[in-house]
Amino acid sequence: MKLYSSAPSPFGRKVKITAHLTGLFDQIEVVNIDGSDPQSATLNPNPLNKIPALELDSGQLIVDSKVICEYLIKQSGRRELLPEHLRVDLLSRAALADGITEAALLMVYERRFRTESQINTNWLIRQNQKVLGGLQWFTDNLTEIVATPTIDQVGLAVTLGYLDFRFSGEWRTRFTDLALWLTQFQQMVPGYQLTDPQAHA
Ligand SMILES: N[C@@H](CCC(=O)N[C@@H](CS)C(=O)NCC(=O)O)C(=O)O
Repeated sequence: MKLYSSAPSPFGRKVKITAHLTGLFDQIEVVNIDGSDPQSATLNPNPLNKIPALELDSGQLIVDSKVICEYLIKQSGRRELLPEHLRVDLLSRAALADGITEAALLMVYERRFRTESQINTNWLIRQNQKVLGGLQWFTDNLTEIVATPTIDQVGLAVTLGYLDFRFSGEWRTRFTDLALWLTQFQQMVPGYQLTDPQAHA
């Protein structure tokens, strides 16, 4: 199967870490997509031109990181990443982590795709509030990593990694419990280091 992604993509990173955790990474060919290169973007089979996208050997296309992660978990039988009895709770937590990442991504895009005079400060503030609100929620509802992380924990780690990558880790001074939690995640999950965007940029 082919995974269309890029080293800086937080959603792509979530899929890659899940692939490592499920033992399926070796079965995946990663096709790097450079969003700023129109030629490279034509390789992406996702009609929305978003990454990550997974193409199975049968040609079937699977899009959206949470759907791809769930597919990998099912294929590998590693149900402990998303135990059935915790499914709604963990998917909801994972959606909150994704929401923080999306807000942070919108802030990056606001600066990337608009000229200096077009940048809307109120929009940036609105997205930043989502980031801070989400980080506070996870601080108040943090779960311990036991043996294997769950899918929401992978999502949270990737979110924090993205804030490190694009926002110089400014969150760390205010959310010290999350910083400690991330250190623990990093030590327990080798796939986190292996997919570090700063090491592969
Ligand atoms: N909900 C999607 C979000 C994917 C997404 O926004 N990916 C970004 C890169 S990290 C992207 O492709 N952006 C390009 C665009 O939106 O045109 C997922 O979880 O896969």
